Amino acid sequence: HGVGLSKTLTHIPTKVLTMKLQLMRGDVLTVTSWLAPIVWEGTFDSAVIDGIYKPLNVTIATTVFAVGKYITYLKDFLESAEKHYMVGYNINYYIFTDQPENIPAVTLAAGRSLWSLRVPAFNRWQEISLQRMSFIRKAIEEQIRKEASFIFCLDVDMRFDNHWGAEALGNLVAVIHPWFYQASRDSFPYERRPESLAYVHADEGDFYYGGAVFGGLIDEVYKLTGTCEEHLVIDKGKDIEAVWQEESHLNWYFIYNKPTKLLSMEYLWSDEKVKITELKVVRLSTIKKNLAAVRPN
Ligand code: UD2
Repeated sequence: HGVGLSKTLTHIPTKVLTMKLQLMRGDVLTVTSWLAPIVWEGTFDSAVIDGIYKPLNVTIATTVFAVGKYITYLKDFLESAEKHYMVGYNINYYIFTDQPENIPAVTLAAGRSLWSLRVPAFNRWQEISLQRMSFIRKAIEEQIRKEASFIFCLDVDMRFDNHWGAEALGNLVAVIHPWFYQASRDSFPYERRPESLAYVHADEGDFYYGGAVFGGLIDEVYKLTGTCEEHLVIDKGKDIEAVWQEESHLNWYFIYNKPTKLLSMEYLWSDEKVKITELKVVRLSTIKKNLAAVRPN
């Protein structure tokens, strides 16, 4: 075997070997303890990734909630997505809103379309986060599963700044929350009250994930949203709301159903954070918002 391998290596042109060696990062964690890749600039080659996914002609569902005043974020979200998000892929945007008439007219590239799904106007901002899982689960059941093979569920108060592409596709995909990248497990804001189904014991937890980006194969996300919905309903019946609403339940879910791919903070940054050296490119960033002005209360 050893001989065979060295023979193979000597037959790979030096240029290719150099290119392979460059696809590494020594300064950041690029794989988890359960061997899921963590995607950073310098760990993938877009040409190779596109060579895999483009021929499959996949459609990627993308859900966004734009309820109440958050509808004002939709234009920049969509326009920047058309520039940077899964460019060259079929995208179905599903906009969940209480005001479909106010969805901005944004020119979409070929193969990309937009659907609006009506949701009620909620009184409490927390209610939107709490209900998202249930609306996404229902939409997958009724429509999305017939129309797409992958799905990403995104917040709307965000702007794409750079390539955010097919390297993010995977069976079950989570994003590391930018505010807790360097934090230790004991400072992760998991739900700590045992009465909640989002409860995480002090000895558990790998990363703290953001609720603003999750995705994967439709069936995987169907399971995820269904389980989180069930847990949210049971908690509601006990009159307990997890500390970070559905994000807490999502974090619980990812402990027992490990994501197969993790996205680094490049895929969910925040305009309010000071950049760190490990961050070579910002692909998607949460924009600074005046919470008092945009939330229902
Ligand atoms: C964090 C999470 C968010 C969610 C929330 C839980 C990040 C960056 N964000 O965000 O994903 O888990 O905590 O509470 O990890 N929305 C409306 N109308 C509203 C309020 C919210 O449409 O009046 C939608 C909208 O798509 C928004 C999302 O809900 O992007 C999350 O709400 P947020 O951005 O106000 O929550 P935030 O910043 O606390």
